[in-house]
Amino acid sequence: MFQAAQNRKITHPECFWRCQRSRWYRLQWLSQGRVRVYGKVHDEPRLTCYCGDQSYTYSGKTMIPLPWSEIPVLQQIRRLVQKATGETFNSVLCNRYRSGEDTNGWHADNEKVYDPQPTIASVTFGTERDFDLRQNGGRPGKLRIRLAHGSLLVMSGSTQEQWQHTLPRRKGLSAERVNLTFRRIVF
Ligand SMILES: O=C(O)CCC(=O)C(=O)O
Ligand SMILES: [Mn+2]
Repeated sequence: MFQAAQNRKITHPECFWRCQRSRWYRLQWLSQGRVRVYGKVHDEPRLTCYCGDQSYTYSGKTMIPLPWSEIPVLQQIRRLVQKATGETFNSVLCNRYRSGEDTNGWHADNEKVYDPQPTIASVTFGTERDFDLRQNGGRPGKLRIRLAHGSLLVMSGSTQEQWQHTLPRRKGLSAERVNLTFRRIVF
């Protein structure tokens, strides 16, 4: 299923210091990405960037990676996350939610580039937001997790096959949040 490991010790003072807002601004955030959903093109309600070994395509969009060597802080966090989870990751998708108006709609991380039962490690910096999960096919079972600054959420096993997740809109919230989801692309 999934394993919530909030506030698990992935922190390292140096690493956290580097993750302060001003540093994140230096990431080459894609200006707002555009994504195709059911044949229609929309602006994504958040900023994203992708760092990894290979390019890949999702929702009609080809993600060209920034090389790890350009963003040493991501390398450092990857090492900490690998140590905490015992898994290896070759890519990270970074989401920047500029305020409560920025969101991530219901989806599963089940693209063909991942293992059918992938382990995805999600690290949060900045303001705390709700993260909701629901079972597929209208089956009962809904979960809400508060993802706090410095938390690590590990989704594994059949989570992506049987559940969807979302980061809901929060009207009136002006604070920013950065989320890093570490993944392993297998092709
Ligand atoms: O921001 C989050 O916590 C979720 C991110 C997410 O689900 C994704 O990038 O696929
Ligand atoms: Mn996701």
